[in-house]
Amino acid sequence: MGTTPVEPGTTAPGPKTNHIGLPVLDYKGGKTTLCAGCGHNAISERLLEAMYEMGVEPERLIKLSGIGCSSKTPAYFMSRSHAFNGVHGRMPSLATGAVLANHKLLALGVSGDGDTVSIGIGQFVHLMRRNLPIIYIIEDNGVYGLTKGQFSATADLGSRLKTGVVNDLPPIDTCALAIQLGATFVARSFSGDKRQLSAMLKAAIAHGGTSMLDVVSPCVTFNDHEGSTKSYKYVKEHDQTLQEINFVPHFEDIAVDYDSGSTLEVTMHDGSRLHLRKLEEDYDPTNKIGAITRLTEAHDKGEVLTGVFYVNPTAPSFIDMLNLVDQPLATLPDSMTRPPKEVLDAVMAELQ
Ligand SMILES: Cc1ncc(C[n+]2csc(CCOP(=O)(O)OP(=O)(O)O)c2C)c(N)n1
Ligand code: SF4
Ligand SMILES: [Mg+2]
Repeated sequence: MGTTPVEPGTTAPGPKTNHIGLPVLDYKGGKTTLCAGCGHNAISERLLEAMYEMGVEPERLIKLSGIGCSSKTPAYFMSRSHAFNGVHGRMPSLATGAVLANHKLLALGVSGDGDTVSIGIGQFVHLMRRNLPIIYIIEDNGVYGLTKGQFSATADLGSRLKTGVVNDLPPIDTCALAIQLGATFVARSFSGDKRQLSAMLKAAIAHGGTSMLDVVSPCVTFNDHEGSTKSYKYVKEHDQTLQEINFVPHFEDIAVDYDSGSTLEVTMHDGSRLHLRKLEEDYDPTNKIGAITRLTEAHDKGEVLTGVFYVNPTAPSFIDMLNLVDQPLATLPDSMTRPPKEVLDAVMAELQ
């Protein structure tokens, strides 16, 4: 076994680190137990890289999820971070509680199309209307992978299971829904598109409100056959991309040459810059109605439309709206969070 010789009087090169001085190993998680080739594994890798490249301190991240193959994935990256794997479809309430208790944490919700759009739809819609600072990812394969591949509510009309069963209900478009409800960064990507997904994830980390990313993520075991509209083949053949996305983090002082007629520059909450080079002339990601119309057209044409559909980096977040004190509630002493004994005694006396 050979090691690289080190010149006397010099030190061996240390591992490569990110801008807060951590090696990528500090961002690793447990070994995946998902099927080889599952789209969800690729999303976990992109998440790990994005957190590393953005220099997110592992202890500042809280990973929240529900139930499903997708909801298991937070175990496969960033073991040093906080995590809570909750009840099926109920992750939004956990996330809301955690962020209100400590708004200095960076919240990452990882869910599936079943977890979010079937059993969890009630929780999802209320989360989207609050602009809670959270990165919310739907790993969307159109089926309940964990329970052997039944259709979920994002499955397309006419899509066929391996057993021959045809879906006879129209899908719910999570992106159109999130925009209509008030989410302030809404995008769709594909687990197989490394470049696009990485840029979107970094922009979501830099955004101070609700980022909702629907990532089409094929289930190789139950929904990757001919007749499925969430297979690798179908997505590659029907992908329609809205913009080329470039992300410049706030800590990199890089000047980017772009033609302002064809590229929109968005300054994110933390000062990072997102460049969206339009591949569709008329598309304006600050126009909600236009975004919903384009999504509806894409659906009618059978396109898998990807890109940043809507962005509003200046809307007040739930934390702003509640006027929370800067110090996290979870770290305030009892003397500041509990009424003193005399006040409680007076309340009790009134009730007697
Ligand atoms: C209350 C409740 N109902 C039903 C189930 C069964 N169940 C487990 S995972 C799941 C669906 C998961 O689908 P999805 O969120 O799309 O995740 P995937 O496995 O496809 O990644 C269901 C219905 C459960 N665990 N709890
Ligand atoms: S069953 Fe499908 S969703 Fe679950 S791990 Fe396997 S490929 Fe992924
Ligand atoms: Mg699913």
